[in-house]
Amino acid sequence: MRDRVEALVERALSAIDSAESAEALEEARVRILGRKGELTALLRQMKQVDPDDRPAFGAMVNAARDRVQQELERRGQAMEARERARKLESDTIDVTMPGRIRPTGDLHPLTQGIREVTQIFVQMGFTVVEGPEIETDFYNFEALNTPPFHPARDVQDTFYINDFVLLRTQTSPMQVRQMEGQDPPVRVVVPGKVYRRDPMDATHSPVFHQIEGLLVDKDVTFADLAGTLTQFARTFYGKDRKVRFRPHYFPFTEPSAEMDVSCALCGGQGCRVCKYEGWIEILGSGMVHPNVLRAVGYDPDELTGFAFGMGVERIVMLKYGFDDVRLLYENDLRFLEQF
Ligand code: 2NL
Repeated sequence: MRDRVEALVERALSAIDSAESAEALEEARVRILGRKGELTALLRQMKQVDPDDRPAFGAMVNAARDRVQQELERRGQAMEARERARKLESDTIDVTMPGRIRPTGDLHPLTQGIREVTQIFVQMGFTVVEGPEIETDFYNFEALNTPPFHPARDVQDTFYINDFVLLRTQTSPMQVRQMEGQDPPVRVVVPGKVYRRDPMDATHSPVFHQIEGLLVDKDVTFADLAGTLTQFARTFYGKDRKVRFRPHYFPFTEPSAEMDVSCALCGGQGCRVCKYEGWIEILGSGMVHPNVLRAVGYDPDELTGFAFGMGVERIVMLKYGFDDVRLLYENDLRFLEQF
């Protein structure tokens, strides 16, 4: 019996030693120590051993198992270490090599303009909302006190989809929707694309961007309009700029006014940018017309409001001092990367 155990250990050690992979090693383990392995088979022959010799035989088999197990472990660890070393050898990276430059994108100047302007109004408590570019005649004109015979409604000026559906000519229809959907106070700014049937030239495009704002509450006066828009102009253009309001006409506001800021280029002396006026028009505004409030179910005897609108292209061009809107649409990176 002793010989057979020793012979088994001998064979086991040589199998372990010659195993060249984790799989071969596992195979050897199962063959020797497994449930149907050689050592287990040997233990089953206990019955043939003289009862007096059984404890000694058991101890011998146990010692053999320990020895084999130890050897398996040692060989396994050695193989792992070799594998690790091989990986380290082949997977080396040169950390001093220069990286690949991934070009990053930038925001389009129009997007930057929209974000800067809306952010200023957000700081004053307005909420930014966006709405559909395809609108109905009601939201784009009727609710905004623009009657059927008004020139703005002419098919020469507006893209109609059918008699009732059109591409919005301003973002105000979204403000109308906001008023319909909530009780005052309403404080919103609405940036977005608008459409007009203008041939493309340096100052016109059939699609351009607008930011409009609306505030409706009890006791809102023209002083609130003037204060809010002056605050906006000084934040956006610089705190030393002067502003002025000139009377104007819009169907949806009464009274209406355009706002100018003093020309930054010449400081008001007059130059090419301000067309020798010293002033630059930046937005249109006014007190919301009572008919507009009525159209959304507000009582004009209880509520008043002010509204304003500005063209984003115009504001961006004035800020950077160029004078052709087409530069903003042509996506020439040599131009766009300057911003
Ligand atoms: C401009 C002038 C303006 C408004 C837009 C407005 C909206 C509602 C009610 C009343 Cl819901 N008014 N919007 C008011 C005055 C001027 O835009 O020159 N835009 C480029």
